[in-house]
Amino acid sequence: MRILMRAALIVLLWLAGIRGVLADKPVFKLEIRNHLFFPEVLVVPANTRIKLLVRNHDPSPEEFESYELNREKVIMGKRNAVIFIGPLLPGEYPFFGEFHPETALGTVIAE
Ligand SMILES: [Cu+2]
Repeated sequence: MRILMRAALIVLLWLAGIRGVLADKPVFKLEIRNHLFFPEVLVVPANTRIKLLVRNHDPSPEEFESYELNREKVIMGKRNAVIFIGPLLPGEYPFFGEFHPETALGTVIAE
């Protein structure tokens, strides 16, 4: 019985920890349509880990790429992807779609 209670307590603490980790990451949405990013400028809080939810509405794949954010992720056509960024120092972080770099351009502004 004692061991069961201890196990239950450990599970509860573990769940609380997971919730805490998930809870304080702000979520920002980014969409791809016609090889363009919406919004083109994404203002996020500085010094905070951010969850980017990217939805590709185009039928073709796109790759989210940013040297400044050190991120690269393919989003298949009509699919979603999750990209974690930050914590970022205040500043501007350009990103682009590697498969359509002439049109798919955007900037994350951390402030
Ligand atoms: Cu790439």
